[in-house]
Amino acid sequence: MTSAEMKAAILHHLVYTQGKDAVTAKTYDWRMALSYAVRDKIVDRWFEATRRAYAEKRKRVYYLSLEFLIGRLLKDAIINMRLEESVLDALKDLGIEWEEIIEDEPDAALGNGGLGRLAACFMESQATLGLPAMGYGIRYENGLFRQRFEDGRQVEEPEDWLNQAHAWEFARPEVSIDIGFGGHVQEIGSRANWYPSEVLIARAHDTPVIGWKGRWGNTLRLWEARPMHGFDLARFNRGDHTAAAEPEAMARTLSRVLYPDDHTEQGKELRLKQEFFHTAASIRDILRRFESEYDDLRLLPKKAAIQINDTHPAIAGPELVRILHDERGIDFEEAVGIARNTISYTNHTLLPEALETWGEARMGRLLPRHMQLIDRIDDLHRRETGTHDLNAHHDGKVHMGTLGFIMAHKVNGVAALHTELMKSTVFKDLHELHPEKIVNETNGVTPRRWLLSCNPRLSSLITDSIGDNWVDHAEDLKKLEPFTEDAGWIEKFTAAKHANKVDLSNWIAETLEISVDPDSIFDIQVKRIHEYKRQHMNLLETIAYWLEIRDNPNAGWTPRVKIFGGKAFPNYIYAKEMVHLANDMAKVMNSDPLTSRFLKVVFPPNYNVSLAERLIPAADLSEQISTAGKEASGTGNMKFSLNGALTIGTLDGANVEIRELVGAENFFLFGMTAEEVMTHRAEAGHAARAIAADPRLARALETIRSGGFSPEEPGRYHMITDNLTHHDYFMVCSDFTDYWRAQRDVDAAFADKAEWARVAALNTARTGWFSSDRTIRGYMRDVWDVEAAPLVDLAAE
Ligand code: H53
Repeated sequence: MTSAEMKAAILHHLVYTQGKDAVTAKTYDWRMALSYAVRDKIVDRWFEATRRAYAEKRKRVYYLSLEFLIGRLLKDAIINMRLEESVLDALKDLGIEWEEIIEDEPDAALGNGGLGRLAACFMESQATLGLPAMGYGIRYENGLFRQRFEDGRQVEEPEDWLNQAHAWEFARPEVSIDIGFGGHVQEIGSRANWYPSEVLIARAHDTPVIGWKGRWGNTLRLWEARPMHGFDLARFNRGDHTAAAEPEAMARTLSRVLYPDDHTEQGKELRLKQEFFHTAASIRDILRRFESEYDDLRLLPKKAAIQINDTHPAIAGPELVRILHDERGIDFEEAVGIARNTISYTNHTLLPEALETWGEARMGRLLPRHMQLIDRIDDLHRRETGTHDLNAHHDGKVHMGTLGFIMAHKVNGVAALHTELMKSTVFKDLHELHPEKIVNETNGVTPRRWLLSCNPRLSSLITDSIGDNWVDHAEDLKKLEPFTEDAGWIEKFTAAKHANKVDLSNWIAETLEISVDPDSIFDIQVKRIHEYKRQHMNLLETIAYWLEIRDNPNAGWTPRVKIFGGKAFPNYIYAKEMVHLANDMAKVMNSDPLTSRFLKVVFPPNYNVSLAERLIPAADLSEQISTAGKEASGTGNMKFSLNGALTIGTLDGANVEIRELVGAENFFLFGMTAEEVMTHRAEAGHAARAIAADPRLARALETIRSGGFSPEEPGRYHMITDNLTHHDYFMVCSDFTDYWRAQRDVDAAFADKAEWARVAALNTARTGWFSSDRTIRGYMRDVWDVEAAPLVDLAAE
């Protein structure tokens, strides 16, 4: 597409779609016009891909996820469609700032963190690989809350991305599916009729997902909850104006908010309703499509693979069995077999507090038929395996992890260590019964968004050096290795990183009014705030470093900028205290004349996908410091490495694989192993002993305890200091000393700029394996048994 054509398309949409005159158009109008112009280029290819999937009778993959953390879409679409040049030229011609347009788009924050972002990367990789696939999610009116700080405290505000028109979705009112809840069951022999007492409608909204170079397009289908009967005119006419709108309000509640918990199982009825609403609508839609093409339901596993992203959609098993058995009349055991061979389940955590369970009373009330079927599934599984105590339904609850396991033909972990721990801990007994079921598919990230798009300087250098094949064959980044021995090339690499750091410094100065020196180590920890991720250990190390500088301000310290980002679950008081402490520390430290040349603490509010894209390319040091055994994989860790940051980390999640790939000598390892954590934790008094043995740690804790960062309220952080001193389940104190040592190794390494840059470049060269293209290929082979379509120029067809 030429620039002139692009310009004409933008102007056309500005006037005829957006209804604005160029003279009065605002940034928003231009953004919408540009989005429509780009979208036009996508739609034909998207249709063509869909037509081919049907014509070639291809097996499809259905990715069921309560979260899709997709972020902004415009730039992604422009890059994948290779329209940057024409768009940049056209905008220049029109006198419109590219940056301003891009920044104007709200993030689609339909997810909490890693799990939701993984689903978004998977969608992009599936489209890039030409795999016919569909993502199913919920169209939350309010995505993840916005975070603000008020006197350093986190304040949550509703997120309202749908307040303005959303250029990327197509409403599909013709795809409206009835979803029932409650009511009663009438059994007829083995089968039953379910008469729900409440019915809602799930309405589809489709967003095209276009792969690299526009060679394939898939659909992200998001469900909106609508009332069966809208506005009650009779009530309104009777004068009962509020009640007239009630059914609509009640129904909409279901797709109104994303639950903001990552790793806490809240057990709320609304959440269970969301899960069933999402899953039931998706299963219906999958079967409708299947039955439009085939007339034998026994073919389902051959033609459809349903992936359950965590246990959130695990009711898919019983729901599919219900439809096959009760509604289509297939024998119960055969129905279970078909469902199992179609469904597979990804486990993303071993944290007990994150493994969903539902009380039998609640489940029985809301989903009476499913409750019966779960018991029959348990019964069948007992008979199949000759066991008696491995039920999904036990102790008054339905255990969704067990249900997910029993109803799947494959269950996967998300990093090598995590998968091994699944086998030896949480799923030990089930694994012994079904030794073939658990497989590992180490997570990945899309290199289009997480390198090409977010880091144009480094991307250009890479492409200038090895060509652009790496974009969809990230293993090619290996070809950079010889360049890392070339001093001239390393200088260019350093220049790219430095320029990224200058950009970030300017942004920090403008938005947070903190000045940071781009020559400092940019040390970044961005992720949800959680005790197991140990932001407080990082804070303690920061305090210890600060105190050391104060003791001896002229000792030649290596300057650091400690950057934090992340949201705390609104009811997770401890995590909120960590946020508050970080902000209190920033206030004290950033204005300390003795230390501020050497140490700054920066905590930009509202960490989200777009902020990640800004921070990661500027990082020198990536903090991946979770208690070993607790972080299933991590995906931020991969993004940092890919963008040339060194990692300081524990042997946890995918850190293990990162270290193997980049080389142990290029990784700042510290801390206990998962096994050591388990034994050491059992020894009473571990925290007190660790504190007694490390005066730096003791002093840092004492500084917090005595109000060093909260003089107006010295006791403010007692919750944290008491917990660390007496309990410390996540072993912050026991790992602190080694963490401090590793941080000083970082200082020493950073002193040799050229060597640091060489290792940073090696990180980029050696982490192409973490492309989500590789992950998706793994699922295709090990889990879905599916092939991609040949990649051709769809526009030419
Ligand atoms: O999933 C990521 C992992 C990460 C893990 C995360 C996750 C959530 O974001 C939410 C719930 C959950 O059970 C797990 O914590 O380690 O990288 C993608 O697999």
